[in-house]
Amino acid sequence: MKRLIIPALLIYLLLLPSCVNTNDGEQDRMDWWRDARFGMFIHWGLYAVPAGEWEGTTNHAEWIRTTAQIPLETYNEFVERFNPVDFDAGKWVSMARNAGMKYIVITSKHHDGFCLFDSEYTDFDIMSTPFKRDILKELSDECRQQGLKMCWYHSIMDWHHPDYLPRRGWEKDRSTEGADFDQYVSYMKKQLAELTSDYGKIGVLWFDGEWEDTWTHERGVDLYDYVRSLQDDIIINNRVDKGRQGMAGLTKEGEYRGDFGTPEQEIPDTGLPGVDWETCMTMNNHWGYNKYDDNWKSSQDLIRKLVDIASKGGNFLLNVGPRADGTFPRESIERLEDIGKWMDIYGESIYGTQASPFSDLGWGRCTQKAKKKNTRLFLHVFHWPENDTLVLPGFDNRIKKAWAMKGMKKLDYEESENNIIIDLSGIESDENCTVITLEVKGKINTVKDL
Ligand code: FHN
Repeated sequence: MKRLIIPALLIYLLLLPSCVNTNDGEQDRMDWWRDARFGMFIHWGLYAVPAGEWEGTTNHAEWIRTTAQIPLETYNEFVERFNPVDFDAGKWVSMARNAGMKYIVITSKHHDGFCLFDSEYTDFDIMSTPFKRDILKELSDECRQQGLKMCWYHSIMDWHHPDYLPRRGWEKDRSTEGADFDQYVSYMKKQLAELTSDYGKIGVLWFDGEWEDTWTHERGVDLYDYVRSLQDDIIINNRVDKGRQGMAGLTKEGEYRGDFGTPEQEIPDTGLPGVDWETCMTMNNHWGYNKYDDNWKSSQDLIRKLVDIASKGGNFLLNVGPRADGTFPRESIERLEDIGKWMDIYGESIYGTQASPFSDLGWGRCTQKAKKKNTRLFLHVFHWPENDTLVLPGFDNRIKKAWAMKGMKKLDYEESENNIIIDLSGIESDENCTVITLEVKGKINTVKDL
């Protein structure tokens, strides 16, 4: 019997299913999110009216009040101009669903403080615009109708509320006299109570804007526990507290709250066993709508990012910045349609999968999924191999069969001392990413070096 040397990490991977879910409650609560793997981020609000432009400069977006140093009373004039007459919750949710997305995270309130919902605690909300309809109510009803989870992005930082501190450095005209941060937190908690009681079950509360000094670890712990008291199975990201390690997004060591890490505009080099994380990313360079930004990532690039993230055990939260009229940019729609066509064929290789058992595969990525007593390996081919032979590091499990996901064509393979060679001749390659399925007996324990 060959001595099997199983490096410490592999032992840890073996324990993964038991160590990822710390208790039944944790297991149930996070399961839908881990299975989903793919969601839509929506950044929408008053900032869509200027669409990135202010006094001749054109690189603004959701931060425009700050990046263009717009005084509050001037910015408040956008309320009268925000009238998204073409907003159609059914169309938005259908575009997300047809793209293969399982949840939608929308800005209930971004840093500018404007609320896309009908809040009892402020007039700086959608009901003060000519539109006078509760966007989040229509969206949450539609998500429930179409089977997607409704989730809120809610900014801790608030550039409008008089009790939020600090002010923007350039805001000399807004006195801080009488400002009481505890009062602001109380306001935020009352709105979170509205957002978790008036719109049905909410999947995720995605906090942001936690980086300023007025927000503390103690407040983060309190807010996490408070939100969980409102809906006990809600999932909360790590930006509720102070543990996020910058744009790399994962939570640093310590007792920081948050159910998942939040890398932003980047994908970790490798999956971290037992750590839940989600990369959020824009399709171009801006979160909020910027009519000048035509630096769109290709559909192939976005599909391969989804695969890369899933192969490392993460979720992909892909952003759309709708226009002020309530429509999605054409380029966003085209990419969502392309991704949806790919997911229609290959979605099984993403949903409910776990990280690859292999390290670097030169030709692409791998995800894996338990299938009763077997394991399905999904081999995502980005770069077609020479002479149609795909080489995979060997392992001890018995291979039961191999097939091309598209068309289900059975594939021949041969096993040698250290690798498996799969014959791809005769199958149609997919320019975005071709997926080969390998069904093997049991769990993948030992992977050999190529
Ligand atoms: O400042 C925000 C930004 O506007 C955007 O919402 C991103 C998306 O996660 N988060 C913050 C920047 O890290």
